[in-house]
Amino acid sequence: MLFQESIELPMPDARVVYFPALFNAAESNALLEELKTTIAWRQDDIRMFGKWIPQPRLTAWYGDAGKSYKYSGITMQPMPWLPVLLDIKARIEPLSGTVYNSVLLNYYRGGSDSMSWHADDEPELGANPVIGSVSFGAERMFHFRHNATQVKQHLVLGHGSFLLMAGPTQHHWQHQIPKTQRAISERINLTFRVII
Ligand SMILES: O=C(O)CCC(=O)C(=O)O
Ligand SMILES: [Mn+2]
Repeated sequence: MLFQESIELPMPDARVVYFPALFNAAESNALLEELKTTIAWRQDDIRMFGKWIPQPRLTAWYGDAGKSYKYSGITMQPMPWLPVLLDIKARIEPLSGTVYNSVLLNYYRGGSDSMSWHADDEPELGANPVIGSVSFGAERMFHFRHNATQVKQHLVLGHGSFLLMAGPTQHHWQHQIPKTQRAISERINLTFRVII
């Protein structure tokens, strides 16, 4: 494997490593287009504060058969892997030290699409889950907030980047993609996971 530039974030109670350019610009442009057109995007309703509302982004769930995933009151059944997803998975596994069996995809159509504060701590992810997050398209801010101290850590997730979250990160920190007023284009994020 070629050397990959990476930055370990100075966050207590966490292990977060950012690879700014795992995919080069040409690869990233091609993958963004392919994912836009080949993924079966959907907009589910989720339960928030006792009401059902449309999720503020499009999503899709792919993975090994039988690895269903429940969150925000909905259960997603995986669609079978596509070659493009297996290619991306193969690129991040050597950096992750794990073999993923599923991926949640998020499509942010513009600055008013977002993901609110949460941790990836569903029981089916087990203790200390390894989450591998790949981004294509518009740069978006990614915020972490420590549960006990409320300390924040911000970073910008760029086109072709890879963010690895491991160790106790999900126990101590939440994360979000905030809305932005800036006129920005679309972004696709893939979070690879291991469902137990
Ligand atoms: O879009 C992102 O970078 C974050 C996605 C995320 O946190 C998730 O899918 O759980
Ligand atoms: Mn998450």
